[in-house]
Amino acid sequence: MDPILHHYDASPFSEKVRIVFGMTGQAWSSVITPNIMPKPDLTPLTGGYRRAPVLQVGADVYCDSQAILDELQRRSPLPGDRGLAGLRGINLWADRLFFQATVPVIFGELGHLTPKAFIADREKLSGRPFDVGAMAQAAGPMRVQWRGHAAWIDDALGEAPFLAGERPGLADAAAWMNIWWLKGALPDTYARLTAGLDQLEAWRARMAAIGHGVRKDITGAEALSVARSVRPADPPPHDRDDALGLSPGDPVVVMADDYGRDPISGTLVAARQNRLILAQETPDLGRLHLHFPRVGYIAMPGKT
Ligand SMILES: N[C@@H](CCC(=O)N[C@@H](CS)C(=O)NCC(=O)O)C(=O)O
Repeated sequence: MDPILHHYDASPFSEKVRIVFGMTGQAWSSVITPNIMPKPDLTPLTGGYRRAPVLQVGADVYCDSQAILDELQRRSPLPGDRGLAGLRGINLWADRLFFQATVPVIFGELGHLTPKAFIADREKLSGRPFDVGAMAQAAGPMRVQWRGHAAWIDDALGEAPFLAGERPGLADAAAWMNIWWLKGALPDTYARLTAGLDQLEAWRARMAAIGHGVRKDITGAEALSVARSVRPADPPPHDRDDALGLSPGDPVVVMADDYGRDPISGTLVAARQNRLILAQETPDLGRLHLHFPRVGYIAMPGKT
């Protein structure tokens, strides 16, 4: 069964996953979700989780690019990649610190072109004003930081073609996201902020050539009928030492700890060091298993 990615083309977190499909050369199905709410073909699958990307494999649904990369690596490890062991820190750096520098750099310049509906949606998502003026003011200092982040990649590469070594790996995919986003959105700013970072530029060109594997477009309705037609895969074992202190079958609520904190409730299937799996019995789609990372997510006993 090909994995199904729910995403949209302009989404940087989704690009991180698409390039992993390119690295493995694998076939995948693409469902384009809207970039603002509502997302009627996505939220029934995710129990309300709304961010992009989401990976669906039958009736198993992986929320957050961290859980997605983890799962893709488990299914088809990249040759020469040490797996997630060396990646998780790089991944969280890219998702949080580097991303938080990229947002004001991009919206500081493009904010005045941003549709009102998008701004209203992002204010609801973050619980804070999407203040284009403040982002324009922050853009100057953030450009300086952005170049600092980019220089970390340049330094880390040294003479190697990829961060993972001779072949690209998950660390490359994580580091790629913000580079791809700024280069695509503001090519002149990108050129200014990466001037002299020659290893980075050579790496960027190598990464851009990787592509996205074999993408087949399907509709959201088709993806929902896939979920309806199968049961979730057998889950991995529950970790009895887990700090949450719950047992399989207990009610649990999960939410992101940064933005898009919609609480998702279900029944605990397994709590593991790097994965929390909860079940939902849905009238339309039957049983679903939702997979979340642990770092970056709050899990609590109870119901919403
Ligand atoms: N930590 C999440 C963050 C995902 C994220 O922020 N995605 C953005 C799009 S790139 C998003 O969902 N924005 C709101 C939306 O598209 O509805 C991940 O790694 O997947």
